[in-house]
Amino acid sequence: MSRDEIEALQLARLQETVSYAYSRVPLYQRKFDEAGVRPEDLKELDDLAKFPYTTKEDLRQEYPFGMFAVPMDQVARIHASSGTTGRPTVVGYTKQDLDTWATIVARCFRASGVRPGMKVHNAYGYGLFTGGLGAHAGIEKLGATVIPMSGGQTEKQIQLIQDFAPDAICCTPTYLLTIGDAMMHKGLDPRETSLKYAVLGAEPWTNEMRAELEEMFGLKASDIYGLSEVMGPGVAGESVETQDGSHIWEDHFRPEIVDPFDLTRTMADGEQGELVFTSLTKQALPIIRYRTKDLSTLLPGTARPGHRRMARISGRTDDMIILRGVNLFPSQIEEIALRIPELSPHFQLILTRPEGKRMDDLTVRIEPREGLTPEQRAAAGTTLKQQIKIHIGSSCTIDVVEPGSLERSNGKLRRIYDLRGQA
Ligand code: DLL
Repeated sequence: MSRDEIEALQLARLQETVSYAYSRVPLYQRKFDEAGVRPEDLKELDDLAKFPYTTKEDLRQEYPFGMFAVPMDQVARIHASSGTTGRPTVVGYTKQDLDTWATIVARCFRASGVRPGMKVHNAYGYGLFTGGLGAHAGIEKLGATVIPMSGGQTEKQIQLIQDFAPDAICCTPTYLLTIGDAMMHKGLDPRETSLKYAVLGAEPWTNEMRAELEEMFGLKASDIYGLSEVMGPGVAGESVETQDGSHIWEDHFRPEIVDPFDLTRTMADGEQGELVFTSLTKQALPIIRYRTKDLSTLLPGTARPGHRRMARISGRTDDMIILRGVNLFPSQIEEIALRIPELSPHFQLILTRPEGKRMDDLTVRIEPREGLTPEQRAAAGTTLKQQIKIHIGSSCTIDVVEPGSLERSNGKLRRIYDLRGQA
């Protein structure tokens, strides 16, 4: 579809979605009424900015099923995001939603190089997390063969990759690195596997990380983006030919970029801000202007010209650290760590304010590569400390921990522990 055709479709679907949500979900009725807007006020796409945002807190408040727009007997599947604090957020899908979801995930895998008949090793976690089952259905829908390995059990992953000879793998970028490191530790060469494509997402990653993984395995790695509240994986996917950011499937989602510090401001394409999504076809959980807290930029489509791209997520609004007046994102530390061969990008940032001090302290807890001596580890830690000072301007403490020792959930590493304000 051309851009004009997509926008015409978006307007029609948006009008349907806002009146559907208003008439079926009490929370939306309340919020629209409070904001003084009615579904009829949506006459053109830009009118969407008049409608209130939806947040994770809204979903938590309506826990578990208060935001469902269909009776329970039409809900075919439930997922929930783990959430490190508080109640999980619960999402639901009708049969048609599951079909839509599988379709957009299939598009992503195809864009990433996967074709019908190929075998795909799926190492996203199965269960309440949307990654495993979401990718699974899309791979099947594309006509490829799915190997439902799920996350963890790295030894077994390696064995199946060798024995089943998959063409592609999907998992979090940091987990693919873990698999590669574990292979090398066993004396195996990841480049000798059958893997040609990787479809990686569920956590932020950089182009440095892409280069590292492509080199390590001799494959092509593409991004897949999504979030449970909006659908799950597959809201956007990257083309292996252009590798220039993920195309958002705009026939199903209307993206906006807003200023996270002034939510009344919608940003123009090309400007950075917080991604906001409105679903256009969802039945069980229509979502209006959902604030993702992910920072990105909308760019014109390339490989899929009708659909806009999103620039690689540079961080989350709640992941931006202000350390002694300097803004800092975990992605900056990742870039630096990847330039030091002895270190992995598996790290956590711990912020504290020691008693009696007015200054905050940053500790970087980082896993080294396998097989280093204590001296090599210490030297790598010193290099990291110097590089952070040079490139970011902050002094910090480096704690080089054991490989594999930082805790992961669904293959994702929590990057920031802000303990300031806690004694
Ligand atoms: O992580 C869905 C998913 C599964 C996407 C598998 C891709 C692959 P949640 O657990 O709800 O859903 O977490 C969503 O993860 O708001 C982003 O902060 C982050 N995220 C997901 N994909 C990417 C990506 C799944 N490609 C949250 N790049 C989102 C950067 C990502 N961050």
